[in-house]
Amino acid sequence: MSSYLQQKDGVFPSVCSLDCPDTCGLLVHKKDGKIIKVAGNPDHPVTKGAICNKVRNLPTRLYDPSRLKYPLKRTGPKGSGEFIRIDWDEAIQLITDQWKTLLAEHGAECILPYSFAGNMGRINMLGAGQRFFHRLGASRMERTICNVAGNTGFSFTMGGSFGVDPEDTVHSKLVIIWGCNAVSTNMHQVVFAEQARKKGAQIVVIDVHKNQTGRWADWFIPIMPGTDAALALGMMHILFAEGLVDEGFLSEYTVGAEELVEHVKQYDPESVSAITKVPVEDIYKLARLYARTTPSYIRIGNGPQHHDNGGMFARTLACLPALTGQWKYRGGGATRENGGFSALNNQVLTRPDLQEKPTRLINMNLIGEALTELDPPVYSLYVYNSNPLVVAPDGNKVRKGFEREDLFTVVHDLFLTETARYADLILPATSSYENMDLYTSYWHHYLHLQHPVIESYGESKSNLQVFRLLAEAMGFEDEVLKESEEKIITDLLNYPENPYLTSITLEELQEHHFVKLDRQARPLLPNGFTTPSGKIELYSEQMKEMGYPALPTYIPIQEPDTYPLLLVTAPNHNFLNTTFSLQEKHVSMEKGPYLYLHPEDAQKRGITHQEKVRVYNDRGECELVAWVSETVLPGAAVTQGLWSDQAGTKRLVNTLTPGRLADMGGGAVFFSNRVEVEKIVV
Ligand SMILES: Nc1nc2c(c(=O)[nH]1)N[C@H]1C(S)=C(S)[C@@H](COP(=O)(O)OP(=O)(O)OC[C@H]3O[C@@H](n4cnc5c(=O)[nH]c(N)nc54)[C@H](O)[C@@H]3O)O[C@H]1N2
Ligand SMILES: Nc1nc2c(c(=O)[nH]1)N[C@H]1C(S)=C(S)[C@@H](COP(=O)(O)OP(=O)(O)OC[C@H]3O[C@@H](n4cnc5c(=O)[nH]c(N)nc54)[C@H](O)[C@@H]3O)O[C@H]1N2
Ligand code: SF4
Ligand SMILES: [Mo]
Repeated sequence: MSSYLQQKDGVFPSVCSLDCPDTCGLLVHKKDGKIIKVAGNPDHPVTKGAICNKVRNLPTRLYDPSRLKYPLKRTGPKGSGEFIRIDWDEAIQLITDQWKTLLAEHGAECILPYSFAGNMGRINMLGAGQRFFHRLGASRMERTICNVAGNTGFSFTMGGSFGVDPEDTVHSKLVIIWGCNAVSTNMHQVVFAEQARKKGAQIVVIDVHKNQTGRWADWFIPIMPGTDAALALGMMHILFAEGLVDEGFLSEYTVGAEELVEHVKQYDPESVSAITKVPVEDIYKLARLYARTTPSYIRIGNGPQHHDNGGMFARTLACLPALTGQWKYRGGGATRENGGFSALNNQVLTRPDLQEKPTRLINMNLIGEALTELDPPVYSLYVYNSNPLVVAPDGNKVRKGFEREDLFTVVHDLFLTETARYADLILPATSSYENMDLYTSYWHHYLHLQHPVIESYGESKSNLQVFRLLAEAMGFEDEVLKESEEKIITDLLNYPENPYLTSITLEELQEHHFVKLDRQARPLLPNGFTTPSGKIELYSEQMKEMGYPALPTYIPIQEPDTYPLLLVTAPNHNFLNTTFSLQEKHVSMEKGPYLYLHPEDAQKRGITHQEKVRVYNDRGECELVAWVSETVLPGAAVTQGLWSDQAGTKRLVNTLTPGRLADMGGGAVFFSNRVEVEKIVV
């Protein structure tokens, strides 16, 4: 529908492309061919015209004078930010010449793509690159930085990322937001919970930090980082001990209730309180409130699964609603993510069959190690949709890797990010408003089609366009590497294996812009669970076979206690990961970065409120401003946001975080991180 491009003025339906569960329907206002305003689409059934401040200020990002306009080639040392302009022909030639040489000398596996979710469009996030790199025979990257531990854990219990329809949560009578900073990261869940609250629902927030979400709750429960599974098991202990479980539901829809009753006896409230620092009486109060309120809904956040035990946390929490039979009620149950409902025909997108043989798989959370220690080495890195120098754990090791003179690095982005500064070649990327793509949400149940609204900025190109050019220059004749967006989207939607998707077509999306999945095509009850047993698995034979405890279990985090404080480096309100961290407007809206510290811990170290502090461990250090308050428990500390370090500051929090992997799925363990703090004496 190129007509959007031909109309220089007007208001056009669109969708937010950012890595946020809400996937808002947008209305983009255009004047003289430029976007002058971004607003919510009031017709969207979930997001209903409301959008966050970040995206309301999107035009300042799209037309930021520092946005990249043309390809650049490095002239100074890596990291110096010294580049000269080149044209696209030269850029593509340089990349493919280098790759052809590397292919001949070392084989294609010395090339590694690194990408994540800067743009959530199915084509530009997943397809465009993966099909190309499969054809090239490059090493493959495991996409593990975000949610994999939690989703794997939840799936052991529930069979997949299948939770409550968020629109149904207006009917909930108890909403537990568990390790989710929803006011900042899932604002429409807050809107639904508010509607439920008006009808009498209570809102409980369980978090390590009393941030804006905790302040909004009716009851805020502070907890020590990485101990949530113990709290959930303590609740189960009370539910069974006091006969508050739904026996009928347990016998009909679950396996393992008998084993679980015995197993949770060890998690008595006193022991659980010692682990979690949640008072014994609060554990009782929470368990009884949970037992007596129907329907109850648990929004399981991403935070607690960024720990060593993150998979087991989600696996454990997923068991709770079954104990009181919540899945029977509209608005009852839990949601980790809902991506299972919107599964697409990903094989036609990513085309693993284009590989001659399966190539080596490199976990993106180990990128520092991969670049500095892997044998045979990685000699070329192609980064798109991501900013690893800031977002990846064990940041100093990552930087060491990027500094390697024998590493040929290409970065495709809209801005000169920290990562781009280490590139040999930089390619300018279009924004999602310049492309056609298909969007699914990992929370609500709508699919969206994005049409290009504005012309490409400067000489920028989309991921798909760049991979087409690279394929051509590499001499790859495969038709699949030349496919149009329309063709790819049509194929993606053609996926009879997903019953929730069957009726949705490109034509329908073109007409309506967003279309709801058919949730009733296979309801979870009575037999929609996709676990091996077809039931909710409180006991999991599959886990046992894989070497995990078969029953939900609390396993303490692995970080040695060399340093005394557990530091959670969570996202902030006005950035989206590092997106917006280079926009003056967003930086000025976001105060900080602060280090939230309990008064006891501050006093011990002679630190006063708003004093500059140095946060350190063996991996790295950071300079932040102390915010002394009881918003965190003694022994815990929190900082928010993945800030830029380009102004010579020292605030890359990932220089501190561990490069270990979580218990499940190879997930990242950003928050199982111990540090010490001292005041900076000037
Ligand atoms: N404004 C904004 N929105 C975003 C993002 C952003 O950067 N900024 N990022 C997007 C992305 S990629 C994602 S994955 C989601 C993440 O959004 P969320 O699901 O909200 O996850 P986090 O913000 O990582 O962490 C949520 C909360 O978990 C708490 N927490 C940390 N450790 C623990 C723990 O052990 N136990 C408990 N109970 N709480 C803990 C943190 O204090 C935080 O308040 O948000 C998306 N939306
Ligand atoms: N300490 C700590 N670290 C974390 C987290 C945390 O909570 N704490 N959160 C983690 C999580 S949950 C996640 S998901 C990751 C996120 O990590 P990333 O996915 O790397 O997130 P962003 O920093 O937003 O980087 C996205 C980049 O993609 C670029 N981009 C946007 N659209 C396009 C496009 O169409 N094409 C190309 N080529 N580029 C584009 C943007 O300009 C931006 O520079 O960070 C993780 N890191
Ligand atoms: S970042 Fe999230 S809340 Fe903001 S507009 Fe995009 S989808 Fe909506
Ligand atoms: Mo994420």
